[in-house]
Amino acid sequence: MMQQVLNYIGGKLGPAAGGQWLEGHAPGEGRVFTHIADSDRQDVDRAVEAATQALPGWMALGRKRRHDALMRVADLVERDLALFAAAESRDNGKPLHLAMEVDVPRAIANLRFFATAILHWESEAHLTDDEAVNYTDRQAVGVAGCISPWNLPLYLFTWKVAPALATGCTVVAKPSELTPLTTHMLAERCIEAGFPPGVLNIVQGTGPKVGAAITEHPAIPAISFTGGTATGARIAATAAPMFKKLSLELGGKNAVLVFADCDFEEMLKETVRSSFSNQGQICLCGSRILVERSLYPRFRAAFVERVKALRVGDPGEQSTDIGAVVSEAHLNKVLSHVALAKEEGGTLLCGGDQVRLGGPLAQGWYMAPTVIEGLGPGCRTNQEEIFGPVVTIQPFDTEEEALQAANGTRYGLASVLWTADGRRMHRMARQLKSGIVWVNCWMLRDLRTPFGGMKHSGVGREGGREALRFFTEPRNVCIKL
Ligand code: TXE
Repeated sequence: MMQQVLNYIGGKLGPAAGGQWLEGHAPGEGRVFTHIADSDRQDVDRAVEAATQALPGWMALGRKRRHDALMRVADLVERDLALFAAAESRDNGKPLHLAMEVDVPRAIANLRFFATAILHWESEAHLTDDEAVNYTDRQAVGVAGCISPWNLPLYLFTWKVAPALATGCTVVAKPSELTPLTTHMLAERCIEAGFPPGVLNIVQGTGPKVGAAITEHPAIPAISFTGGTATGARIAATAAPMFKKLSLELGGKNAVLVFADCDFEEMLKETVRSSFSNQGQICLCGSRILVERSLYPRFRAAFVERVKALRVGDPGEQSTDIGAVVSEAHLNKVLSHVALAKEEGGTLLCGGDQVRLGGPLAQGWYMAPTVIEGLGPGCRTNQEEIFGPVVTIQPFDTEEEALQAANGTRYGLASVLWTADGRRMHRMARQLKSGIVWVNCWMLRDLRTPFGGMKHSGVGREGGREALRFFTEPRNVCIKL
């Protein structure tokens, strides 16, 4: 019997109204292991209706009881952490230890962080001399639409849904059809926790059917989306004339800038991680590594040696560094980028190919971690998001040259800077055109900080107060004294 991934609408789990199913694959095995409700507009309509009905009650419940409800769900996910991690690893192909240590703990942290944040959130007041007092009343924006991707499935799903729910919004959410299993499990925990029906609704299915229906729905005034830049542009084109609030977290082509004065060992260890964590499928991964020329030969030799030593293998094994990429189509896309890099004159220092494992994993979608050199900053390989285990390395001579290369793409999500020079840290951090700058670290996260990108990497910021503001509508009340 296949595991079924169902819709969660009005507090109940069920199939799509049209009775259709999608096949869900385990990337590590390259075979179907779930059947996913293939929903359409009717299901979205039902979900919006349930969310609309639940909205006044959820808002009126107040912050403390919304906090309690979210904390109960978080506790149940924590109780079942190992089950969630196993499901996430199987559904996505990521190493189980990564799901155990990063994905699921962070999903729990998202729920707890926003449940608590809302208790401590304050609003502004403005005294207009002796004439008037103004205060800002922030109320939930209404039914929020949340659309999330496949790379960090439960982690990014809860990153959107938790602040929406904490502020008093009710939600119609759609996880990626490639990795929906843990959201089904979350729905089961919501039922067990006695979460009020209709407050969170999860509609399973494809982007063009379910995602588009959420985006177009007139009763959803705010859309929070994480995914590809092209999809983000489509969503914006639909939502803008309807004057919806939009938060778009899109692609990246992040630069890592390595100066010769850095702590070499720390930089090396973290740069391997920022390149290949989650098979390079994190929007924050550094895919263009720029190295000061005097350090370049040493870096090149040591980095390639470390990358060659990474173990591509069974996602379930503790010793595995690199699991499977998310789908066959995505593997082919990443491989086509490697072919393009060769056409553009790049040299493969390691990797470049699909990896065939044995036994039950023989049909899985594995790829060797790949390092390419010999390409300038303007070529397609250094301009287009690959979103797989592929990085380029390039030498630079001056700070200006490094900055120009780092900023010279249409993206602006994150940058990573490695240097021991304090003045350079501040100087460069101010000039890097990205929403996030990490100095001497990578993926060190504080959930209170603004999170998001510039340029084609997105619009708006998530995290902390930014997320609470997004899901609320500020209203100024002016009282004459
Ligand atoms: O993402 P999509 P895809 C990048 C990465 C990747 C590329 C495409 O480069 O190769 O995007 O990936 C839903 N209306 N990132 O095609 O399609 C979809 O069902 C509304 C970066 O898998 O953008 C899923 O739930 N929704 C990224 C979500 O959008 C639609 C993470 C994301 O899928 C829709 C993932 C539509 N018309 C990919 N079409 C990051 N920033 O972390 C699709 N969707």
